[in-house]
Amino acid sequence: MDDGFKPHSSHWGVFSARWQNDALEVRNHAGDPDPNLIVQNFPAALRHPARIAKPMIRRGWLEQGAGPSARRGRDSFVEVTWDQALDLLAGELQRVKDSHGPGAIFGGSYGWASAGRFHHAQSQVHRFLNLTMGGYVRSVNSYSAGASSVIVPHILGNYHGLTMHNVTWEQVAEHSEIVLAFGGMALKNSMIAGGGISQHVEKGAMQKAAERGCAFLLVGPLRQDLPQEATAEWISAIPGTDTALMLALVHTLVSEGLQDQAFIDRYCEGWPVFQDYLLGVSDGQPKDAAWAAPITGLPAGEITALARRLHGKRVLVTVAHSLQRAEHGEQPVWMGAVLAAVLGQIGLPGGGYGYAMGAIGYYGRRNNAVSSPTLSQGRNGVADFIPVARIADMLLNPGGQYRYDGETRTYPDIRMIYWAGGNPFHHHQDLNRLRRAFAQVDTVVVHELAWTATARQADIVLPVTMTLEREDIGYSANDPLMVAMHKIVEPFGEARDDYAIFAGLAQRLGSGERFTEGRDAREWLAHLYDRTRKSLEMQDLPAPRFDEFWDAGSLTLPQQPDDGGFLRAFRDDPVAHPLKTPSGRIEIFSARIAGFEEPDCPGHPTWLPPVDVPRPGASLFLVANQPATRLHSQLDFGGHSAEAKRRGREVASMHPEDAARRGISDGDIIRLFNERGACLAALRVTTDVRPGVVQLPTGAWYDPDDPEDENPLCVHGNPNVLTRDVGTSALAQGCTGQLTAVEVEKFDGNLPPIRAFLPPS
Ligand SMILES: Nc1nc2c(c(=O)[nH]1)N[C@H]1C(S)=C(S)[C@@H](COP(=O)(O)OP(=O)(O)OC[C@H]3O[C@@H](n4cnc5c(=O)[nH]c(N)nc54)[C@H](O)[C@@H]3O)O[C@H]1N2
Ligand SMILES: Nc1nc2c(c(=O)[nH]1)N[C@H]1C(S)=C(S)[C@@H](COP(=O)(O)OP(=O)(O)OC[C@H]3O[C@@H](n4cnc5c(=O)[nH]c(N)nc54)[C@H](O)[C@@H]3O)O[C@H]1N2
Ligand SMILES: [Mo]
Repeated sequence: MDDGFKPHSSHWGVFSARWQNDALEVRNHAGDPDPNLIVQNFPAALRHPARIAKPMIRRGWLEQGAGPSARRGRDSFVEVTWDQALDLLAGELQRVKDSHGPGAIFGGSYGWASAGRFHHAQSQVHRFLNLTMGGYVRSVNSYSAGASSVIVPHILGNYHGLTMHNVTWEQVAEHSEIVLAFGGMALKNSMIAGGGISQHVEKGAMQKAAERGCAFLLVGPLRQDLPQEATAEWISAIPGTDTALMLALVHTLVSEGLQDQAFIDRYCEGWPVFQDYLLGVSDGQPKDAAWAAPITGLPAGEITALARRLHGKRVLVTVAHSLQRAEHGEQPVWMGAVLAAVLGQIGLPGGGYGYAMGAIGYYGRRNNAVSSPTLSQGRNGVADFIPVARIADMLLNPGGQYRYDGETRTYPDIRMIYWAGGNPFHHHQDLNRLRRAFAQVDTVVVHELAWTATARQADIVLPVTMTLEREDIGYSANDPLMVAMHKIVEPFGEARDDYAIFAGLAQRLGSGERFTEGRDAREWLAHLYDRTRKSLEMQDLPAPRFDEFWDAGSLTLPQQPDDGGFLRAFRDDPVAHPLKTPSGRIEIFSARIAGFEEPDCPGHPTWLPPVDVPRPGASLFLVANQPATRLHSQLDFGGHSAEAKRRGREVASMHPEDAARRGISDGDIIRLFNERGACLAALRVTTDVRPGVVQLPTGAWYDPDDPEDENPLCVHGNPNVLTRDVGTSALAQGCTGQLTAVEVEKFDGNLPPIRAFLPPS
């Protein structure tokens, strides 16, 4: 560390950094076999004008007081001192608590925040609301896995085990013969791992497997969803039709007697009911290849040939998160498990079902064999929650009823929204509807490091430090390197740590000592570290003191063996290791789900045609997937993200045929629109996109041309002005942001300036 570079970590990898001559330099971790460039968003972002320098309060809130307001996102802001901001906010928290109770505060605060375990904004805000307010209305599940995290417990019993302790990349490299990847496993996605990652192993593992002769088959709308190293065959099906394709594969296997009946009989529940549906006994329609061909856009012969090819091989079926971030997202997740079961490979090394493998860098890994450093969040005295993506529904329908996982629930009446570490005006669907929803409450508080669209919608905006401006511990349960995240540079402007802000508020609310437990930030780090140190000590392993760890910069942790997890144990002995499902087996038919009587999620995997599909006036599928050059919306103003844009706009990709039909060409500025909204983007024309599809990644900051409009044009390219805000089904109520129908035309007007990265007035 003599050259001034100090260790740090982020969701996109471990790195080191140095601040010298008013400039930041970052270097990827030397031990990473496949480092990425997302860390290069830091240098230009660190002192960018988009950073927030001082506490700010919306003028209307300051002058007229708390209350519903359509001026949010339209008003100007007034600079205040920290004392003024914290006094006003503490007063407002007290008012809401006294007159409405903690059940009127929405503190879900969903978002990825930063990698350190102590300055983890969600942990901090939840701990604060629990200890000082008595709790808050929380959100459950994620935008990542809204449908799968609800359906998987019903059918396999263990969502966490399925994603975090299952088939590994080591097994793929050694054992898989065919990897059938629905939605692919793009390296752009596995660059990211919450909490940090020291080694990106996916590319190497796919290359090794391919060289050994493993075939990678990509089902999806984009050729780039598997890397070149996998030398994949591209099966370009119509988006949203994977369940139909899987059904036809299973139909072919069954009608040719190629299913593994011994596996089905021993390990699965409810096959006969499903088989009646598959063969058309129950509804008169066999789900054969001829049936699936027009639905999927694939020739029937290709489907039957694919099914035969899968028989008798060590096959790994993977299903990306994206498939379930769509209408009826439960179905492809369930049907993927059924396909893997019919092939009889579940529980074998490199075979079976790898749900979400490759979607994030922490899947397909070994687990650490130590206790993690985690901040206690205290107890939430409010029982109420919402499925995370139902936020606008909740705000627009207080007291309204909805179904979730077999229950009828009631939306709470929310008066205050508190957000730290997330960006709902990036991540939520139908942003113009979300604006109307945010107008309903009395007060919106946001802690942010930059003027995101969410900060602009707030009443009270508190500037926080960027990760490089504070000390922390980088840790992820599936990465062996624990990192001493050194402070690289002083905070920007008057920015404070989330912890310091909450400590100041807690003190004003009479709970200062409860919140801080008398520790400063460094003492908290030592306290969190101690849990991991003790666990090393108990295993008779080297257990350095905190100051030794800090000076060394990192600590390599022991990991568990690559033992295949709960599915291997179940395969080896289904009596001793039953699944945590009602039957103890894989539920191909679920009596419990059937008993919920949801028309949009029956008791076995079912093809339910989506409604939001291309039609006259919106003739293309929009694929709104994860961005390659950043994590979601984070540091969109950083260098690497900015470089990939064209004329400052996010890039949308489409097939040459679709471009020609519209008279548009590569480099043109296009307008994407549907009945909900419109945005601009720069066009890239490429044969790597399926015809009929336009792809626009998430994360370009929402930039309304005229904020006074009801449905303003986003001039920058945020696809969430177009996506639909509906749940996956009444079962899971997950996010459906991945797919929607849009129209595209050339934009011939004067190109409006990008103002998303300028502070508001
Ligand atoms: N259409 C569509 N929409 C999607 C998706 C999709 O596929 N399609 N994907 C969805 C998915 S899977 C996800 S996970 C979400 C992601 O949505 P988010 O997690 O909300 O996105 P981020 O941009 O990571 O937001 C994190 C915010 O935290 C801020 N931040 C960083 N560090 C700190 C800190 O220390 N303190 C505080 N207070 N703030 C900090 C960042 O500046 C940033 O604004 O998006 C979802 N939205
Ligand atoms: N660089 C980068 N990596 C990320 C993130 C990021 O923001 N930036 N976000 C991370 C997070 S929080 C998450 S949850 C994961 C998300 O992981 P995913 O949801 O798997 O990622 P996406 O890129 O949204 O989608 C993967 C691919 O699925 C394909 N696809 C879309 N619809 C369909 C369909 O109907 N059928 C099939 N077969 N394919 C389809 C698209 O071509 C898309 O490229 O990514 C993580 N990785
Ligand atoms: Mo996610």
